[in-house]
Amino acid sequence: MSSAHNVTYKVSPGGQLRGAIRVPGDKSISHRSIMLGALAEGTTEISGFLEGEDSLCTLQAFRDMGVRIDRPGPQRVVVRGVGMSGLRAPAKALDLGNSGTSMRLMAGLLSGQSFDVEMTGDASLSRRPMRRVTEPLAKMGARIETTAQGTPPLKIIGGSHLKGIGYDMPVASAQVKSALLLAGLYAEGMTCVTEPAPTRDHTERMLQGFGYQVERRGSTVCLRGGGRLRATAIDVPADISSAAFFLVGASIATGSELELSHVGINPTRTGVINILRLMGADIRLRNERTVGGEPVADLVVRSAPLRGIEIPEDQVPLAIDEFPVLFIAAACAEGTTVLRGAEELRVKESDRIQSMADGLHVLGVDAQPTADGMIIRGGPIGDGRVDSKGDHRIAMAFAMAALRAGGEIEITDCANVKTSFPGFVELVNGCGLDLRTN
Ligand code: SPQ
Repeated sequence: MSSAHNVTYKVSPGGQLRGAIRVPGDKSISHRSIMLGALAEGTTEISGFLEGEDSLCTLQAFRDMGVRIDRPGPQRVVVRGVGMSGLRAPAKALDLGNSGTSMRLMAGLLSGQSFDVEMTGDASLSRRPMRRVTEPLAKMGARIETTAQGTPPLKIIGGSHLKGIGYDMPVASAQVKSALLLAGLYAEGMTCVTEPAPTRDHTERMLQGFGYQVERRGSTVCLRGGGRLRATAIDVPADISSAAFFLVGASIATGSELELSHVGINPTRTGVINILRLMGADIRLRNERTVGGEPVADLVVRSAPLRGIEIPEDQVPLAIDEFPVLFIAAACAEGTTVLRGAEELRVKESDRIQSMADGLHVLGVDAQPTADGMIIRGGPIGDGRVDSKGDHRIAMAFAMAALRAGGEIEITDCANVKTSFPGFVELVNGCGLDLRTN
């Protein structure tokens, strides 16, 4: 489903961001709502669902496995659950487009089925490492084939007898943790995953929302296989990873004031707020509440002078998807910002350290990529043509840079913004950016 034709953004320099907006639904939660809704007994009604290409790939994959999924209105999805053993073999390979979350989580979930299944993706997903999930799943008894390089397509042989394991994750990854927990639903005994640092815990929270017992002891999360999921209603909060572009944009553009409503502020996702505040940003939380087991708030951001910082390493997994736009904040800050411990950025939809360094260099910013991060000296932002490398977060980050640029910024290969943020162009133009597409 990934976007075949190319899109170029042309963004005029300057401007401010003002108004009150709601960004689309959380991508991580949207994926999980389809997966657990499909395996549940009963009907799961989802509101606030992200109608982005990634979560729609997950939705289509479960339709292909015989689950009835209706879309009765904007951002609304109704999943008629088939129970833990009700999925059917798809007629063809499941195409997961650009979506790493779909492929890695489904590798776990599909390891427990009785049928064979193949999963494919676009050029970017076909380069991403899968051994991080296939190796521990094999320890549980799953049979999964990858290419010789450990990349997609993945071929899963059905009918395996899975056994629970205790697994110490070498990388802090919510996708690995979630893949093992989803396989663990089908495994004999307990599956326990220990994380080296906290990662987003939407899978654990949502499993509990579906009535499944999940235990957390310190950095270890465990569940026992063989249980059932009970359908529930899910209200997906606005995605903090999408809100992040506006948090940075409004912070760097003098005179900005923006309210972002109903944003998920799960503490495993709020690194971007913590880091921006350390840099001097003016971000306030209003009306904090809990919606369906997830904390939510309205965020108010006003422009403020930013200063360079050493980003605390414990914040890295909590802000992992926000570094492209945080690099823009660093480029606008007074002084030097140093990021370390973020080598994971090199294996996302693009190598996000290199993609950002290349674009920042085009714009005349002093950015030094390192093996596991970046050193950025704040200063003026110039103009020019940057390549987003087909990575949605790189494209949106450079769009925000235009707010402080000396001239027009042209950004190529932006079609994949639709994977996570449908309506980005209209929303950002409505707040005060001048962004045209070809
Ligand atoms: O789905 P995909 O392509 O992996 O998406 C990204 C993103 O930027 O949108 C990463 F490139 O988000 C991941 C995130 O980085 C979504 C995710 C999840 O929903 O569990 C977890 C993170 O990945 P990881 O590898 O740290 O587990």
